[in-house]
Amino acid sequence: MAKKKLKKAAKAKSKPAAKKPARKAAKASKPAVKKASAKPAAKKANGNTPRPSSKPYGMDGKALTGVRILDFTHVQSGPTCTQLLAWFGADVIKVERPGVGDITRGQLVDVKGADSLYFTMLNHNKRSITIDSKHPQGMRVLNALIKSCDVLVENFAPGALDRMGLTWDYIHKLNPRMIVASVKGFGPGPYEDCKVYENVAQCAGGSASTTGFRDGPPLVTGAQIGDSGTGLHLALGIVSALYQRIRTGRGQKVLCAMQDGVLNLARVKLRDQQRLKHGPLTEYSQYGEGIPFGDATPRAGNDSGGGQPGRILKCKGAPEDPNAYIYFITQAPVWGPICDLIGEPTWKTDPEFATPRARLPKLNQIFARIEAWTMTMTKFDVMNACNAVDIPVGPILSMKEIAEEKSLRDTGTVVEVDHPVRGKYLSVGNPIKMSDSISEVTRSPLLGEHTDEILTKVLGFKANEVAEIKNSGALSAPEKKEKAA
Ligand code: CAO
Repeated sequence: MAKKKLKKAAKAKSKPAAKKPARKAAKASKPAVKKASAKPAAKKANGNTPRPSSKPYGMDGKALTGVRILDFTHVQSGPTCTQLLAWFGADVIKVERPGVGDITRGQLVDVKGADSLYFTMLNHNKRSITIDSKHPQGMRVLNALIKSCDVLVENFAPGALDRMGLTWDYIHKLNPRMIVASVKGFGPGPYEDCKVYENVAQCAGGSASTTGFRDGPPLVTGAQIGDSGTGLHLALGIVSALYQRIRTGRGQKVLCAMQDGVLNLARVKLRDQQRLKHGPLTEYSQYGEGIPFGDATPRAGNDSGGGQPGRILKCKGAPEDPNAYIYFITQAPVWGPICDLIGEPTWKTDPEFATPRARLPKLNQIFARIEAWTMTMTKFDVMNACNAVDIPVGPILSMKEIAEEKSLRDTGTVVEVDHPVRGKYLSVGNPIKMSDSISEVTRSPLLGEHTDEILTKVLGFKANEVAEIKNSGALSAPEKKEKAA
């Protein structure tokens, strides 16, 4: 109950109503976030430090309250970023092409007539306005948005924003405080003009060459490290740029290339690439198997990246149950408890097994013995038995099990959201928990749902101006021409 009240209050606080319409704000040349920070300044205790809020935690707005985002993103990478910013309280205005919107609205459709889960799960807490950016009246609205927003986020193909006329110089002239944040497939260099999707980035960022088994082809991973991973990187760049702007008063460009984002997440594999010069990678299974290394970091199957031998082992029910497996690490400090649990107490002192170095050539034998033990129990029983003696293990949880896991529901990591067209569905909530900026997940917008509200309440257009813009066709899909008989 108290929790509910807390959330309500936080929601009320973060309503964008606190802002004046953009055109008025623009006249007074006070962009959005400056207005928001003007208030706390009044209650400064000394110098630059505001007095600590007297409101209870979670009831004094959110981390990004007062920040307004012009969200020009589509598909996955950009929307991941702006959804995170929205969860932190930013007012995210998603600009979509009239009639179609973000292409994902219609991709992988499961409920006919409803926005796909692909779209809904990446666009929570945002508002949607439809604008044809290539129409002069559309550009009129975009200009007003640029003046009123703090950040423009986009992940168009290279050059597309410039082709719309929205070059950095143009944007910066309209609003010198604007931060322009972009996802691209590649950074400057031979591939900078290429269009890129998730798996392209996983391959070009070094992840695929190091994922899979040594004797099999490269593999991509199910975690969307290229799209969602880069969106996450971009969000950090944006909040850092907002922080720097407090000091400098000016915006800047923020660029995250998907190749760079993937490589950042695969950095331990570049570590191993350099270690190769100094000898074999002894923690890789192929070392124990006597298989020589080549000149590039090899695929390591399920070996642990942290230097402690690890494998995925069968539990009771495998292989019929495709997820009855557990990740088991033979971490050196817990070797004794492992030997006791699996019924091999002599391995604790036997020189053939007692040290990590002695064990390396025998990993297949050791893991086969551990697996004989794990196969007698369910993955959860193995987890309980191991955790009781501080042995870290990881049950392979299916998406079904994750969807049903109560603790994830309790923390808001998995949330049920109601949607006017599709009804209830599950989504992943904000994985970053903050004690004074509490996220609630609200449904994704329908296409153009907030067009009128943004034109009038955010941008301050008068009724006759709204009519003029609308009548021009800049906000609606072109009418389909009747086919000649
Ligand atoms: N009004 C008018 N035109 C619009 C518009 C609007 N509101 N929104 C988009 N457009 C236009 C763009 O201006 C562009 O036109 P031009 O090609 O004439 O300049 C056109 O729509 C297509 O945009 P796009 O090239 O970005 O889209 P695409 O489907 O061809 O490519 C993608 C998609 C993702 C490959 C490309 O955007 C890209 O490489 N983005 C950067 C990397 C990235 O984020 N990839 C992750 C995608 S998720 O897997």
